[in-house]
Order: sequence, then structure tokens, then C-alpha cells
Amino acid sequence: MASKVLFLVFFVSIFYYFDEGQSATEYVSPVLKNNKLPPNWFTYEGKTYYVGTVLKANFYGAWQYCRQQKMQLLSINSREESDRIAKFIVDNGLINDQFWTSGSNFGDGKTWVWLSTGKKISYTNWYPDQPDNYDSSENCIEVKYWEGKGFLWNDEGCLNEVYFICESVPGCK
Ligand SMILES: [Ca+2]
Repeated sequence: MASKVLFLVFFVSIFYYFDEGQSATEYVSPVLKNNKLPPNWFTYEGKTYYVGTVLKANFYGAWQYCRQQKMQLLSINSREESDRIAKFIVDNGLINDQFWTSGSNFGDGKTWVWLSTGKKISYTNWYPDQPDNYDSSENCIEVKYWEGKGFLWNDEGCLNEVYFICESVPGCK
């Protein structure tokens, strides 16, 4: 009997050891890990979106986080898609929070592209007088739902730490 108890304790210890080890080296959202429909996750027209509000990060940290989830930073390709994301932001009380997208003009300093897809940005929804490249230091696009104004874009310094939105596109890993 005693040996059976000892074996059980040993087994449980090993289980927890490996579980701890994995979470220390590779972070996967508990929500995504369990493959459940989490609160910050939705789908639209074949794309899956994850609205990251657990931590704030600069553009590069956000990029890394999305890739860890096997996703990409957000791209927005139409008014309809923008409206769907905006609805989620409003429905979840995230008005006035800023979120990174994958939009950047780092390639040549002037052409805005979605780094997640490599495509030039066609649909735009800039805040009035943006992009302004304030202080000659704004090369990344953030989005924010402004009360009374809507879901609009701003060029921002890429090292600023804000929330972010990840997307996954079928066939694009
Ligand atoms: Ca700006």
C-alpha cells in the first residue's frame, strides 16, 4: 500500500514538474490552449481575431506575442472588417484603448503596408490630420475607438506600449 502511495506521489510530482517547465519556456494563452471560445476571440469572414488586453507591449513585442499564438498582428482590409472589429471593441468596453496593428511604413519611410500580409494598404481610416509622423518618429499604425468619432487610425512611435490585436488567416501560418 505504501509503495502505491509513493508511486502516486512520484507520478503527480513528475506531472507538475513538466507542466511548470513548459509554461516557463513557452507561453500559450490558456484560452487558446484549451481551444475554447474565449472572451477576447471572434471570427469574421474566415479570419480569427484575438484582442490582446492581458498585457501592453511595443510593436515588436506585440508582433512576437501574436506569432507565439501562431497568429499575426492585425491587418484591416475593408470598411466592413473595420466595423466588425469596432463592434467588438465597443461591445467589450474597450473604447479609448489603443491597439497595435501590423501597419508600418518602415520599408521606405513613406509607403504604408500591412507587414502581416506584405500588401500595400488600400483601405484606410485615419484620424483627421493623421498620419502626421509626429516628431519624425511614428512608423507604426495603432487603432482606437474614439467616443463620438469612431474606430480610427493613428501613426505612432513603434516603441510605445499599448494593447494589440492578432489575426489568423487560413493558409497563412
Ligand atoms: Ca500620429
